[in-house]
Amino acid sequence: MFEENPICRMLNIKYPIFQGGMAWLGTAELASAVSNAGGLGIIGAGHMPPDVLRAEIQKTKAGTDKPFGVNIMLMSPFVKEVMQVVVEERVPVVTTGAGNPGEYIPALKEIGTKVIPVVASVALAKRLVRTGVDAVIAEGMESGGHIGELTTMALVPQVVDAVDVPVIAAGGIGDARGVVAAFALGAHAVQMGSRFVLSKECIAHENYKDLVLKARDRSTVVTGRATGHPARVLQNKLSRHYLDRESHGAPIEELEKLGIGTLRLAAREGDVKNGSVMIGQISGMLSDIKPVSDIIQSIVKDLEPVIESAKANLK
Ligand code: TUI
Repeated sequence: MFEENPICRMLNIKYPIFQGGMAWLGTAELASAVSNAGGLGIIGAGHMPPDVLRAEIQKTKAGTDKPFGVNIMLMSPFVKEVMQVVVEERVPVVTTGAGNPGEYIPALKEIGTKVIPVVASVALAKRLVRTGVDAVIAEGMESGGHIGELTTMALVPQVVDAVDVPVIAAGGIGDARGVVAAFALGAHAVQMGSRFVLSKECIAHENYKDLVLKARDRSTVVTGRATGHPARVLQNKLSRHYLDRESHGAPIEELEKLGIGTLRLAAREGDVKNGSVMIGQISGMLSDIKPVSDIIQSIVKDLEPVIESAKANLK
C-alpha cells in the first residue's frame, strides 16, 4: 500500500499522514511517535527560541530514525534564527504556517530539505509553487489554531487544480472517512492535528485533553477576526471575553494582548478557563485517547471499508 503515493515516495515515509506542527503540543515525544508509526511527525516550533528548538530536534533524532519535520510559524520573532537551526540540523522536512516562506526557500532547498508551506488560498499556493516548494498543505478553516477563510471541501480541489505539486489536505480530518474524502478531492496525503492531541504521547495537560473529549460539534469559535489573525479555539471564559471585546470594537492592541501566552497556559499549565484551547471542528467526534500507532493503524485499516461503503452508493 502507498508504494506509488507521491508524498510517501518524496519523503520516504510509509503512510501519507502528517501530524500538524502544533505549538506547545507538537513536541519531540509526539513527533517521534508519529514518525515511528510510519507517518510524518512534526515539531511545532511556534515561538520557540532557537536553542530550545535545537534541543527538541536532537531529542526527536534520538527518538526515531525515520524522517520528521519542523513547522515554523512565520509570525515568530525568532523566525530567522530558527530557520538557521533547521539548516544546521539538516531537518528533512520544513512546513511553514501563517505567512509566506519565500525568502528562506533557497537555503533549505540547497541542503535537500523538502519545503512544504501551509496555504489557505489558491493565490498563495500558486505563488509559492513558482518559488520552488516541493508540495503544499491546503488547510481549511475546520482546523484548530490560526486559520484562513475557506473550508477544506472548497479549498483542496481548487488548489489541486491550480498547482502541479502534491497537495496535502488538512482541516477536519480525523478518521478514515476524512482521509478517503481528501483523496477524493484530489489530495495525495493528509495532515491531522486535533486527532493527535488526543494521543497518549501528546504532552497536552489532562485538563486540555478532557475539555477536547467533552467538545461537541459546535463547541469551537473563531476569535481574532478583527485582528487579521483568526484562530479557532474551544469556547471558554477567555474566548467569551475575547469575542465580547471584539464585538464591542476593542482596539487591536488590546485584543492581541489578550491572546499572549494563552496557548501555553492551557496546553501546559492546564488552565483551560483563562487559556486558549486550540482545536479543530472534529473535536466533537473525538472520544478516546489512544497511542499514536493505534490511531494510525486504525485509520489505515478502515480505508478499504470506507471506500467500499462509498462505492455502494454508486450501485
Ligand atoms: O499556522 C497555523 N496554525 C496555527 S499557528 C498557531 S500559533 C498562534 N498562536 C496564537 C495566535 C495565533 C496563532 C496556532 N495555529 N496553520 C497554518 C496556516 N497558515 N493557517 C493559515 C495560514 C496562512 C494564512 C495566511 C498562511 C499564509 C497566509 O498568508 C500569507 C500571505 O502572504 O498571503
